[in-house]
Amino acid sequence: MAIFAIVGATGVVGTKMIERLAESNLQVDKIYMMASSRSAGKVLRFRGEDVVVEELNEHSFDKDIDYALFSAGGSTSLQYAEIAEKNGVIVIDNSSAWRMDPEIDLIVPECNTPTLNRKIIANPNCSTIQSVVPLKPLNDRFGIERITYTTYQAVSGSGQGGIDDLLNGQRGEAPKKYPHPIYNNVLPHIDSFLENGYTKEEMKMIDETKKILSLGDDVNITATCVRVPVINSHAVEIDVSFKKDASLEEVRDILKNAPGVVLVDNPENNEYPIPTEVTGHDEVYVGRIRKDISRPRSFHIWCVADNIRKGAASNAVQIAELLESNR
Ligand code: A2P
Ligand code: 11C
Repeated sequence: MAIFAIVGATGVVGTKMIERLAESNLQVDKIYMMASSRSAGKVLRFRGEDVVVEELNEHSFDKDIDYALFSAGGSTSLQYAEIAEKNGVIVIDNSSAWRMDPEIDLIVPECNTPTLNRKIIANPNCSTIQSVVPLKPLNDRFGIERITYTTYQAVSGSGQGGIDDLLNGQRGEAPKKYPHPIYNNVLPHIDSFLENGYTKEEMKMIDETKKILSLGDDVNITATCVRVPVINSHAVEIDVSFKKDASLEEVRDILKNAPGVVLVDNPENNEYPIPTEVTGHDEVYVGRIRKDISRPRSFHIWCVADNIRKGAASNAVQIAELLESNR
């Protein structure tokens, strides 16, 4: 029995949070939908009932609310998450605002458990979530020495504006969200560029992986993040080296049995994970598992997941499910 609020209820992720929460076994006694003044009064549906969208303000959490799932951008989270926390609400925040705060848990339920040291829990970046799910059991067994990530990220990761740029670009319209057309293109640019030459998205993958898997400073991680003209589901090529010897059979076997992972790896029949088949699922799909012939103890893992479900909304709801199951 719990009362929920969805902050950013009208957005791409917020809409999926509502859908995923409705699909869950959680008992939801009441749900509040919150968004900006632009959406106030709009009617959304939850489990067959109409719910009127409220404008988010500093009094939104004066009410009795157990969980607030935020997906309304970093500045909204910075402004309102602590107000909710002070009112006793558990905030599950999908933005990057709180993720690297040492006091804040950064949670993927297949990998780590909330301490509830603070009542704000951060939901990681989508490409990080799908990467750590298969890496967790491999790290437990063989110890990760280094990782090179290369991503192929769908436009839904940029919200409705990204989807519009791809669809409108197909009709010859100029992009609004991206600096270049995404239709018929690939852009080695996700989020802003930093002084070290990496993008923020690349540094999120590096820093968040280390925090979630509790990897030490001796573990080297690098990433290149690329936007591709795909509507939904991110792909990540994970090139990982282990500290201990590992055989291809052992790696495959661990992934086959890993929680939240589906192994699709029959290249002889053209079977490997692809975005169009993974969209709509909560699991992380892996395939093309092979030994890296250029270095010892190293493997390639092709990893595809629905970035709006597991990469955002589903992971947030799974955190609530985990907390509720421990209540
Ligand atoms: P709104 O639809 O009223 O603008 P997306 O990432 O798909 O663009 O969605 C962003 C979500 O965050 C939307 O629900 C949007 O509401 C919400 N949002 C953006 N800015 C604010 C704000 N200042 N206060 C509350 N909600 C906001
Ligand atoms: C993208 N990964 O695909 C981003 C979206 O830090 O949660 C999510 C950004 C974040 O553009």
